[in-house]
Amino acid sequence: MAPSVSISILVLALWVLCIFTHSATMVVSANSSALELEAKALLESGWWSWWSNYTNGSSLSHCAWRGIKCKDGGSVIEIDMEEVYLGDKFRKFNFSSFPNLQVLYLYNTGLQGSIPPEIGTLSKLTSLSLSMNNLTGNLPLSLTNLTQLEACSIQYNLFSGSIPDELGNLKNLRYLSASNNQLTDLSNNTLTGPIPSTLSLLTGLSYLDLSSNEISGSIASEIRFLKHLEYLDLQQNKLTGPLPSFLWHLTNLTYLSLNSNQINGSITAEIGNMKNLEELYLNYNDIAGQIPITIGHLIKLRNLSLAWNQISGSIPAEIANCILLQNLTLSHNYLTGTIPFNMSNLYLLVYLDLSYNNLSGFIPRTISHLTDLETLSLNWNQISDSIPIEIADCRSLKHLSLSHNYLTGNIPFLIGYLHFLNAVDLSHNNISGDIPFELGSPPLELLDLSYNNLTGNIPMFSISIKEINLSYNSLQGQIPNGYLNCTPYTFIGNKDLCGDIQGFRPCFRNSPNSFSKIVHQIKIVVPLSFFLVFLLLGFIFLSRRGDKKTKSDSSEPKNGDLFSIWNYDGKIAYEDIIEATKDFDISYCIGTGGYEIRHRNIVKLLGYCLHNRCMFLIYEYMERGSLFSVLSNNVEAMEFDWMKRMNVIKSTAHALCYMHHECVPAIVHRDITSNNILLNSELEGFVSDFGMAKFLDPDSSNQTLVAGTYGYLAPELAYTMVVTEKCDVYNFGVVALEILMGRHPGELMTSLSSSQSVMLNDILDQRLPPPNRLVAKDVFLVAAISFACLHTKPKSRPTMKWVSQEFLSHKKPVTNPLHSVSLWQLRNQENYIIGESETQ
Ligand SMILES: *[C@@H]1O[C@H](CO)[C@@H](O)[C@H](O)[C@H]1NC(C)=O
Ligand SMILES: *[C@@H]1O[C@H](CO)[C@@H](O)[C@H](O)[C@H]1NC(C)=O
Ligand SMILES: *[C@@H]1O[C@H](CO)[C@@H](O)[C@H](O)[C@H]1NC(C)=O
Ligand SMILES: *[C@@H]1O[C@H](CO)[C@@H](O)[C@H](O)[C@H]1NC(C)=O
Ligand SMILES: *[C@@H]1O[C@H](CO)[C@@H](O)[C@H](O)[C@H]1NC(C)=O
Ligand SMILES: *[C@@H]1O[C@H](CO)[C@@H](O)[C@H](O)[C@H]1NC(C)=O
Ligand SMILES: *[C@@H]1O[C@H](CO)[C@@H](O)[C@H](O)[C@H]1NC(C)=O
Ligand SMILES: *[C@@H]1O[C@H](CO)[C@@H](O)[C@H](O)[C@H]1NC(C)=O
Ligand SMILES: *[C@@H]1O[C@H](CO)[C@@H](O)[C@H](O)[C@H]1NC(C)=O
Ligand SMILES: *[C@@H]1O[C@H](CO)[C@@H](O)[C@H](O)[C@H]1NC(C)=O
Ligand SMILES: *[C@@H]1O[C@H](CO)[C@@H](O)[C@H](O)[C@H]1NC(C)=O
Ligand SMILES: CC(=O)N[C@H]1CO[C@H](CO)[C@@H](O)[C@@H]1O
Repeated sequence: MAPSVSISILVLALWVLCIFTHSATMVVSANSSALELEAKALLESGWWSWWSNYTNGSSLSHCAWRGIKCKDGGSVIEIDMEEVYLGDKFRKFNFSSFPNLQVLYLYNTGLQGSIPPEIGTLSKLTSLSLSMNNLTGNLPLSLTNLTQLEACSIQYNLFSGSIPDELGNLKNLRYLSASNNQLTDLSNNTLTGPIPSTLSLLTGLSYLDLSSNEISGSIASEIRFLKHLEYLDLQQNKLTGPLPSFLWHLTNLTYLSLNSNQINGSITAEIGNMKNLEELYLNYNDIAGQIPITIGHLIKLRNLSLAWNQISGSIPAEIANCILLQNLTLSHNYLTGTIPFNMSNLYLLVYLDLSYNNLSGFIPRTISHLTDLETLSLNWNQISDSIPIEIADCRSLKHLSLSHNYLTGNIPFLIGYLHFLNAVDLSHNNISGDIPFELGSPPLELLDLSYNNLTGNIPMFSISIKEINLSYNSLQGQIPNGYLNCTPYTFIGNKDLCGDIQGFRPCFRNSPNSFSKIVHQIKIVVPLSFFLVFLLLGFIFLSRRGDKKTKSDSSEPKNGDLFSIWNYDGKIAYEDIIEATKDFDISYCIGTGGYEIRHRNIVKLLGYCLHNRCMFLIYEYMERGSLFSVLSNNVEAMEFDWMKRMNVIKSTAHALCYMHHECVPAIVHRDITSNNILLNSELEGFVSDFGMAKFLDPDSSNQTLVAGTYGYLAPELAYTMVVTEKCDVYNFGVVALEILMGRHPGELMTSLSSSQSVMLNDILDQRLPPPNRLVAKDVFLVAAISFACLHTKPKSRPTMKWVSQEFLSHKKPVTNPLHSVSLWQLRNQENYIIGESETQ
């Protein structure tokens, strides 16, 4: 029984196979002449003229031609001529010869004329693209015979007329694009008339793009039947009437654009249904009413643009739920109220435009969370208060527009550290204070600060800023040379500006020159440009100190106080600084050391940090603090023995020699005092605090305001303002004597001539045992050189180079025991030394 069953199965199988093979052969032979017709039609179309010469004798060779795909039997099913120029050869194509064609792709082939009605014979066509051509005329009715059509794109053409009602026949249509919405240099389609009602029959449609046509009327209610729609673009048409709420039931929509129509009405709360919506564009319409709070349900929203409407009310705080938002554009409406502070939840925001509304209140400090924000436009509102310094945390910021508001306060200088900042418009506010020089750092192309209440001088940045407007402020002083190419309109309406610009009075004498010299120097001395930054920072310190410097420092800095170098006198505790900089968090560090002046006896600047409005210079740690503090403490003073004292004096001399004679240009410290010489754990000396240091310009008079510390000032500064290295030499003399004496030489310096009987031994620091014979020679040398350095005539003082060499040379002066050397003798010795130095 079993074998017969299996045999009959085998017979059956063979029979089936036989039938199948036979019918397959029949199909091929039955069509062979149809295939020839296809080949003939392809040849005659002329579309492959460049290819048809090539034939290998097979009747099916056309299947190998470019862009042609045949099915197994050999019949053409796909023609893809993308970007092959066909011009007017559309008509030569014999559509009726391709009964099996499924795909016809003629994108950008230069087609002209109208669509031949014979296209309707392609009854198996599923995909048609005629986009990017110069096709004209109406859409042929026969198109609607293509009932298998799933995707149809005819965008970027010159079609006119209306969309045929029979479109509804295309039951399988899922994708319809009849727009030109991607390129602007091509002519529009001008499909006119209303959206055809038969659209409702295209229930399978998921992509519908009819943008940039002349479609009029209201949004056809038939659209509500297109339940599968995911993409609907009707922008740039002539649609009128209210924004229909049935749109908010097309919950599969991810993209909806109705930009640039004349749609009115309001957005209803039903918009909250649109859980899949990623992009919503309703710009340029007449939409009124408020933004419903249900907007917060659109948690997939990335772009929301409602600009140029008549939307009123406040921005609902619920918008902060749309945490994927990257682009939020609500400009040109009638929005009131404040900027919701929780908008900082929208930490993916790249573009935020709330301009041209009636928003009030202030800019929330939480804006600091928006670290991806590139564009912030709040211009033309009624926002008040100051610009929060936290805006400097928006580190991607490129465009900042806050103009036409009621902003007050200063420009936060920290925005100068936003590396991508490109355009800043703060005009038409009531911002006061100085223009921070930091604004010169970012690659600004536009800076508009006009119509504010800015004071002070114009900083010398911005030579590269393309567009700058500083007009109508209270600026004064010189217009720096870098701005000389600007028009007078850049500066008009200020308090008292001068400069070589038409309409402004020239400035005094040599100031422009010295300015350009400074600029010149910066350019030439590239390695030292860092130092200038350093000086600027130094000046900030200086200004912080106020007049403290002019009184001699009487308060006693803490022992080993790291910050004594800043002359904060311990008022700022170490802990405060640590806290302020979050334990010297790297994010507050705006630079590291590495400046060119390097000497083993100059304190190394490790970095400079910035926090809120404070700047810190971070120096190498000097365990023992300042020379002054060591000398004022009896225990430490005793540990600071003669040998160590001699070494500190010598190191200081070497450091100054380096600054005066090895740096180009020479650097004058101007403030060598016992407070500015720091001691490390080994009680070795280091020069610090370049807060007042100055480049010596060999070509200028080096006139300056008197700066320095009372008790150290060189006497000539009382009657001239000329700064030379010899001022430092004088200071050095004071400090050296101070080290010998253990206290400031004060009265001794004035009473020197009347105290001839005073012995050297008598003035030495009595807390230490008298120097032994070996050190005594050094003490004598130091004392003699100190007195030489204190000469009232700058010219008579030795140079630091000479002093340094003298300390290095091993020849020691022959001396008597110190108790037998009078100061009078030392001063004679001084004359001898000076004589020697002057002849060198
Ligand atoms: C194909 O043949 C025609 C005429 O025979 C000739 O004009 C044309 O240049 C040929 N095309 C190519 C690509 O060889
Ligand atoms: C000849 O045509 C056949 C069928 O299209 C093709 O497979 C074959 O590669 C062609 N021969 C040559 C030499 O091009
Ligand atoms: C197009 O092909 C059909 C056969 O498929 C033929 O009857 C007709 O004449 C052809 N038309 C032209 C213009 O060649
Ligand atoms: C349409 O025609 C114009 C000139 O007639 C031509 O410049 C343009 O390239 C054509 N466009 C396409 C897509 O072929
Ligand atoms: C379209 O189909 C109708 C019948 O459904 C037929 O009468 C008409 O000739 C066809 N048009 C074209 C251009 O094929
Ligand atoms: C598109 O059509 C509109 C309305 O007809 C017209 O204003 C605009 O200039 C056209 N654009 C182009 C590129 O032709
Ligand atoms: C939305 O799309 C999903 C998946 O594509 C589909 O299952 C669902 O039916 C669609 N919803 C509607 C209302 O068509
Ligand atoms: C909306 O516009 C239509 C004309 O397009 C007008 O008839 C209607 O009154 C408008 N509605 C409102 C609320 O403005
Ligand atoms: C954000 O949207 C607005 C309006 O739709 C548009 O003008 C702007 O270019 C968009 N920004 C970005 C970065 O795409
Ligand atoms: C949507 O927003 C993203 C991010 O800003 C942007 O790249 C894209 O161009 C926007 N699209 C439009 C049409 O504005
Ligand atoms: C500008 O600021 C000054 C003080 O710096 C103040 O006296 C003056 O009233 C301010 N001007 C305006 C218009 O606010
Ligand atoms: C319609 C058509 O052209 N039919 C042809 C199919 O092939 C056979 C045999 O080659 C021809 O006789 C038919 O005319």
